[in-house]
Formats: sequence, structure tokens, C-alpha cells
Amino acid sequence: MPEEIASEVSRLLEAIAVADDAAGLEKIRLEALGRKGIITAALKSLGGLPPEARRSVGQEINSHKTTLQNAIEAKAEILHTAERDARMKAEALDVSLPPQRVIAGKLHPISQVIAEVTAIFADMGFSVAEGPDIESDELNFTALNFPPDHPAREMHDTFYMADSPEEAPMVLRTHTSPVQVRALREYGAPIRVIAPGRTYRSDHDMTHSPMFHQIEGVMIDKSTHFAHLKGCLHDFCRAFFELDNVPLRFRPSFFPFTEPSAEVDIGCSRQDGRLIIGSGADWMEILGCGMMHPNVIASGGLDPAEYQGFAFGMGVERLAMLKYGMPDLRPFFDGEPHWTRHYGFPALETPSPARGLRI
Ligand code: 2NM
Repeated sequence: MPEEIASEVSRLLEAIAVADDAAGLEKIRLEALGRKGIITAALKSLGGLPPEARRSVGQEINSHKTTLQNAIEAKAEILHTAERDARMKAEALDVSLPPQRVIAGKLHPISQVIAEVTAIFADMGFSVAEGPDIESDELNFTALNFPPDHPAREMHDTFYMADSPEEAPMVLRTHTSPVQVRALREYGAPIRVIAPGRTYRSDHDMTHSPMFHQIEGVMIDKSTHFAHLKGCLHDFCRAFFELDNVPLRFRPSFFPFTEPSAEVDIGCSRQDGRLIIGSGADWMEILGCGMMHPNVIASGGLDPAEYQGFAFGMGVERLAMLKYGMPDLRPFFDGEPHWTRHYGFPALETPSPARGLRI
């Protein structure tokens, strides 16, 4: 019996020496020291020995047990160290490499499109102006040649501030045009300026949000005319939709602040439900424009007999949906991370007036 144990022990010691992972070592430990292991079995069989042999064989078995325990413990330490070394090697960072562009946050499509449009008009010499969301009725309507009875002034179309004086009401601006009037009064002419920002109308359904974004622009000089407007908007559309040529159609329209006025359609086609911008037999409205009404030039503190200019306005959500194939307006304002991850833009690639549209 002692010879049998001795050979079993040397077999197990051999196995411990070549074990190459913790799971393998654990199997050997059970074989050696477990409830059904050889040491336990040997200790149990002591009872069958003559009393005078028990003591010496018992000591021998205990010495085998200690040998195995020590070998397993030593091997466990070696395996643990090797495992940690391997993990450290795998997770090693080369701090001399340039930083990776792993950024969790995305830019909202509204921010991206405002940045794109701003970069394009900046290239054409336009400055950017901003103004307050809460605006006087005077700047939002009167200065823009809206007659006192114009339907857009009605309570069910415009948000009036509840606590503003009746003789000088304040509104949530319904367009960014008041910003342009402020810019004219502050800087005079000649001027080229765009005004991006939030606008508000009392309208809420599938395709309208009570808060939305606009970018409007004006250019004024002594002989600015309609062909300048057409050329400017052609250049804008080519740059924005990244096309060499875009068919544009100027359709006569009406706005209080421009005369003549036009709505601009871009050529497009639809193929199996998908909209293709820039070619085809269909037209899609993308913006409004016109020559500034003499009354608006005068509101800006300029002499309409000396200065003339063009103005245009576009909806940012609509531009984003057309350019990036976004089918639905409502998720723009839900703040859903899934949507932002899908439709958002990398934060380090934002276009800017200084850096242009593309990196
Ligand atoms: C549009 C359409 C036509 C516009 C007018 C002005 C201002 F301030 F100069 F009068 N800014 N933007 C304008 C003109 C806006 O949006 C559809």
C-alpha cells in the first residue's frame, strides 16, 4: 500500500508541474486532497491495518498530504502571477500614441446643420447674429411690415407673454427676422448677416413643433438685386447638399417683409419611398426668400431710396431631415439616446466658419 500511494503521489506531482491553468490545477487538487481523493482514501484504509503499522503509515500519508498541498499552493501562485502578467500585457496602453477619438457624446443634428449652414454663409462673407427668444411684438411683427390685423399676430398662432403690458406686448419670436432688424440698427449697411436660432409658433402635430429652428439671412448694399439672391442660394444649395449642380425653381409667393417674394424648390425624385435630392422630375420646397420690403429697410434705420437687399429664411429641422434622410420630426425633441447615437454627429468634426464644412 505505501508503494502504491508513493507512485500515485509522484504521478500527481508530475501533473501539478505541467498544469497550465487554474481549472486544471483544481481538478488535480480534488484528485489528491478532495473527499474522494487518494489521501482521504488512504487515511480511511488505516483502520484495516494492524495497530503497530498504523502510526508509521499514518505519518507517511500525512507527509504525502503536506507535499501535495505545498506543490499545489506553489503552482497556484505561479499560475496566478502568469495570468496577471498576461492580462497586464493585453491591457497595456502605449501612452506615446496620439489620443483616440472615442467620444461617447454626439452632436444633435440641429447643431450640426446650423454649423454646416453657418460655415457655408461665412465663406460668402456673412456674419452670425443672435438675439433674444422673448422679443417685442414691435420687432417681431411691426418692424417687419406685418399689418396690425395680420393673422400671424393672433393669439392662436403666436405665444404672447402673459405678464407683458398690453400696449407693448412681448412674444416668443415666431422667426429670427427681428435679429436682422437689430443688426441693421446696430451695424448699418452694407451688411451680410445670418441669424440662426430657436423660434416658436402655436402649432403642434406630426410635422410641426411649437419650438423649432430657423436660419434667416439678409444682404444689403446700394445695388444688391434679385440675381445676387439667386446666385447666393444656388451656391448655398450646392455646398449644403454636396452636389456639383442643383436644379432650383423660384416660385412667386408672398411674405410681409419681402417684395417680390419667392419660395424655392429643389429638384428631386422618389425611388421606392426614398427621396433623392438634386435630380428628377419632382420638386421639394426648401426655403423662402425675396427682396427686402422698403418698410423693413426703413425699420432698420436705413434709407430705402439708398439701400436695397435680399433676405431668405429656412427651417433647420426640415433641412436636416432632407439631407440626412430622417423621416420623422418628433424624435428631434425627445432626447432619446438611441436616436441621438444613430442620427448624431461626431463632436470633433463640427464644421465652423474658421475651418469650413469638411476636415
Ligand atoms: C423668409 C422668407 C423671406 C426674411 C426677411 C428678413 C428680414 F429681417 F430681413 F426682414 N429676414 N428673413 C425672410 C424673407 C424670411 O423665411 C421663409
